[in-house]
Amino acid sequence: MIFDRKSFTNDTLRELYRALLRPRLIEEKMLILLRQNRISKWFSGIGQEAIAVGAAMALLPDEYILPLHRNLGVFTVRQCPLDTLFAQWQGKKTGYTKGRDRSFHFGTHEQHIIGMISHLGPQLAVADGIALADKLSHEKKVTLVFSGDGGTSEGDFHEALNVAAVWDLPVIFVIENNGYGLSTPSREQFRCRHFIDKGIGYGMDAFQVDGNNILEVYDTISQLARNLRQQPRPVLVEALTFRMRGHEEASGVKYVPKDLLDAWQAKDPIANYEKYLLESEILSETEVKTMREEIKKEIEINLERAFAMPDPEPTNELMDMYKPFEQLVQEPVTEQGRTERRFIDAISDGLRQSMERFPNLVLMGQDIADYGGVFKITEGFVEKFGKERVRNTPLCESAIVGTALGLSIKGYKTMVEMQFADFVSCAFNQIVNNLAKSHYRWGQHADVVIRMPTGANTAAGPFHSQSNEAWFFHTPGLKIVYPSTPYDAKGLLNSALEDPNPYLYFEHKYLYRSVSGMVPDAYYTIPIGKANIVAEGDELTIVTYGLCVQWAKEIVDSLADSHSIELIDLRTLLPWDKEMVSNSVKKTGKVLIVHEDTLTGGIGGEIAAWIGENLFSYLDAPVMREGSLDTAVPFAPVLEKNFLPKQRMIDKVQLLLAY
Ligand SMILES: Cc1ncc(C[n+]2csc(CCOP(=O)(O)OP(=O)(O)O)c2C)c(N)n1
Repeated sequence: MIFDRKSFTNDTLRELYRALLRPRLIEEKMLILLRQNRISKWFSGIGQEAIAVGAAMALLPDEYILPLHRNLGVFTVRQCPLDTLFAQWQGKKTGYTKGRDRSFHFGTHEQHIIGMISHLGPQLAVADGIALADKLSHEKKVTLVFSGDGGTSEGDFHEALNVAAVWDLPVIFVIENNGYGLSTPSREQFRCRHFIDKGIGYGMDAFQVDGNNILEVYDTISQLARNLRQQPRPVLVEALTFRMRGHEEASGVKYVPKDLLDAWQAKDPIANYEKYLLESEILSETEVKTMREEIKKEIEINLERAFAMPDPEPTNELMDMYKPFEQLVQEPVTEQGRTERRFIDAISDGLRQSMERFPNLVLMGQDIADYGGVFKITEGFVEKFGKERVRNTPLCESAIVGTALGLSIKGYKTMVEMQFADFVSCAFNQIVNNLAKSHYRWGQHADVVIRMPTGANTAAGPFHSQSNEAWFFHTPGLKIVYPSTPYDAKGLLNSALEDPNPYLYFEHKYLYRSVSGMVPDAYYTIPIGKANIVAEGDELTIVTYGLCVQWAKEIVDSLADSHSIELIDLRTLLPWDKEMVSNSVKKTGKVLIVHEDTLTGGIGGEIAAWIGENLFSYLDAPVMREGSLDTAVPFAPVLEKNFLPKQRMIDKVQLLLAY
């Protein structure tokens, strides 16, 4: 291995050696502890240390790095206290996640490290978001993110690189090409010869380095970082290396040919660099020995500390799913004007006022800039707020939601417009695993509102009509609002945008232009988690939301002469208003829960179960539900009408009234 010291000082060369040695010695100790059954799992980076160490040394301390499971060197270079790091691996209360997540799955702002989630690829887009924030606030910084070679097969890799390229984001994408993804060799993982070949496809420069040569890694990334700070754009760095141990310790390396292991053993990044330093008389044998002893001692002391640290106790588990936020509801100012607005215009009005109120609010979505969005909600926004804050995105739902999390990490607020709620399936992982769980895991909130044009009754077929709120209702860490009137549409959007937690804001497309109402001109918010009584009554309670509120109202009005029905519009689905539902059911003794979503597994099931468990003694009839048929949403109007619950609702109401 040839080491080119360029103009690095002896101190720098020695510092790099020490930085390389620390993760190696920590790992060697971990392997002993694993054999002694004192830790449970270990993902080894032995043989790959020069990449993490060289990259971390090349960046400024306040530039974010997003490492993976084999990048211990990033954490040690950034001086994460070893006792906290060990406590993290042991699931202790004092670890970075208070025992809530394992290994390297955490971030720390102090060290400017954002950890991975198990899914590997999602963090690539988070890096985009951090870099975008730096660009928007004119900070001349770079962000560096890792991917394994296997991880490049994920769609997230493609989306994140594409977004970074289109937006000229200063991100260094480092691909650690170590020959295997778990047991799968490269030939079964991808067909490209070199990852640098992909650079041209993304329109970005790409560089290949010997990932086992610390000086080459350090020098290349230092130069790139200097360059990108001045001229923001993404680059791809392919670091050739090899994984010397199993994917994780238990899985071994039986599938790796011995001669391959031997060849790479000869290229060990530490042994070779050490030899070079000794031969060049930059280090002496005694210094090497002393350094090793010092590090080993440091490890032992910190391990003892970590082992003595307390286990976590289950306190605040539910509370910690969300960033604490005390909503200060802003009532509409009555003396100011009100204007008759359509549902769609109320959304637009709220969004515009929130943009004025929060200069750190960024909008992202397909076709939302000059074109104004497919439903025209952001029409005119570019002229008013500029293209930096009203961003057309490439067609990549997952990367954009990941980017939104990256923006949150840097203190921005984001609204993401799904062109249709149906397409959120492409961003599902980012929402349910990244946005929703981040605060609970390591205290990082996701200040993101995802607008979801939803629902059927518009003859738009199975993929432009779905109700998918239940997918998210089941995910702790999210909040869900679903207005049914123009007044609520504006107020709830403002409320969601104020709250630093992640929201899904459902807006029914059929309501866009079919309902109008008086909407205050000034800014106002609506309490989150509070339902609304649309009609008062004492014979039967109907609990519903969205377009079904209109349908239920028609039924209530048509029966007004003979029956007294209470109609509750939930407005917030997560958390839903148990108090209001409870008070109503106690009064009426009968309840029908209705939603446009298909019946099985819909939100109604949960509400019905809760009523059954908590209000059984007040009930005079079985808790009943109505929803759409358990099919996909059909296209032809006659089929769609049959699918939707409107016709069946009246039968259920009659059934309950007569019970
Ligand atoms: C989405 C997803 N699928 C599968 C896995 C299981 N898994 C964890 S690591 C890994 C291999 C990753 O290979 P690579 O990206 O090359 O990184 P390396 O482990 O070689 O460093 C797999 C399949 C996962 N964590 N996430």
